[in-house]
Amino acid sequence: MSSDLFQAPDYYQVDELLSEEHILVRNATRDWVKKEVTPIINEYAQKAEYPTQLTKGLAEVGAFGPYIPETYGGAGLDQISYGLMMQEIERGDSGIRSTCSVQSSLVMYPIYAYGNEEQRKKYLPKLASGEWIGCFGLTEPNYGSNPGGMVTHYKDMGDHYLLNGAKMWISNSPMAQIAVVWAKNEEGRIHGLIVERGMEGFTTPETHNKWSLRASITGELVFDNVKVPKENLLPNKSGLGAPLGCLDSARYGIAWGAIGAAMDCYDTALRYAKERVQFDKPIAAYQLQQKKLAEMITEITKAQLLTWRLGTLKNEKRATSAQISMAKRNNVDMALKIAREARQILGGMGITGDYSIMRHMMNLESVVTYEGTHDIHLLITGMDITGHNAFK
Ligand code: TGC
Ligand code: FAD
Repeated sequence: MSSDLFQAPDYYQVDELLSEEHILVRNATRDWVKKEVTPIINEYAQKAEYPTQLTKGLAEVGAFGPYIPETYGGAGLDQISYGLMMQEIERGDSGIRSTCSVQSSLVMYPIYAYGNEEQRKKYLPKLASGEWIGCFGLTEPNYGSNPGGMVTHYKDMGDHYLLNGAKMWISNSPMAQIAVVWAKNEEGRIHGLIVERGMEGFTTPETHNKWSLRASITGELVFDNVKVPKENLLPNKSGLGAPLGCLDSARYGIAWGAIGAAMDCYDTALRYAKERVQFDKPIAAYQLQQKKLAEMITEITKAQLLTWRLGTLKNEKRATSAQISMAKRNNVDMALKIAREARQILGGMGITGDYSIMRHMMNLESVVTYEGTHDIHLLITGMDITGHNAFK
């Protein structure tokens, strides 16, 4: 058990840009994280286990499908509320925010946006309530940054599809009841299929030995002649743009989430620097430590304004994929740099699980890689501003 003294920095009064509903949602999530996540998260990260007892509470705060309409069990909130929720949950732990990103943006969103009414009614309420956990299979052993090259494929067998292939690095796969899987048909066109646990030939081996996202479970998806019912194909969108559309929503949530991790590192380091005395003065009184802290709050403030504006554009359905890439890249990089500096401010104490900083730092090494690496997002911005594709 550890006490949670977190105080959120708001150097530019960004709260004044938020509505009453945004603040209510943000504070309710913040309180829940203090009560339920902080006291247990170090223990679960140390033993590399997902705290399953959090699933019900995550559903209750509305973190599974925050922007999915209430008719399907979602919370029916706007994009800024969704972002603030991710910020608060990642303030607790990136792995727990991962679970919410996957459930909301990578499983519920494609079923809602690309599925038919029967699929929405069958799956969304169970996912919103946390009764079912979902996962999203895009990455393959030989196709990470380049998912368009995927080899997982299915054949039309008349009364069902026959699915073969494998996905790796799949968050939540070992505990998921369903997987939204991206695979090519006989013409090489990418489609989404809902694969359910228990289908013959479908297995989800766990990935061990991670130094990062230890409170989030990761695994593979293996399809060995899996018979998928035809009604499990998502009918309303195909092509690589379909999974990439889901990523836009998840990357947007990560841009907010990273601010939460950065805030927690900054707040912890600031408190520690004011209390820790060396050479007869608190270390906060030394210029070198002030430089670190002043740069941290500057970067957090810039990131807060970036995401608030992006959220406003997203609410108006005007945010572009490239704008989302810029925010994901900037904010995760910012959080990772802050975690590294904050850890140094704590000296030796910074490497222990008594403080959250080292856990955030290790988590952020995954966050900077998944949902498009730091370099891939730079190339997306480069292509957007120059018109030249430097990926290939
Ligand atoms: P490209 O030819 O550029 O595009 C193919 C089609 O897709 C469209 N498109 C998008 N649509 C929606 N949203 C986006 N962000 C889109 N980006 C591109 C594009 O218009 C085109 O449509 P059409 O109709 O013309 O066919 O594709 P490319 O093969 O050159 O690749 C582009 C690239 C490299 C940017 C893309 O492949 C990419 O983003 N790669 C990164 C892969 C990635 O992010 N993987 C994430 C896996 S999931 C994950 O990490 C979950 S972590 C979960 C957690 O725990 O939180
Ligand atoms: P690679 O694509 O092999 O990249 C290696 C390096 O090469 C990177 O630095 C990259 O930036 C660079 N590179 C690649 N292409 C270029 C280029 N054209 N120009 C310049 N540099 C380039 N995937 C899912 O589908 N679902 C999930 O739920 C999921 N969860 C994950 C959870 C964790 C903990 C992790 C670590 C990953 C997860 N992923 C998931 C996979 C993740 O999206 C991929 O790891 C990521 O997209 C990068 O792919 P890769 O690891 O194969 O790296």
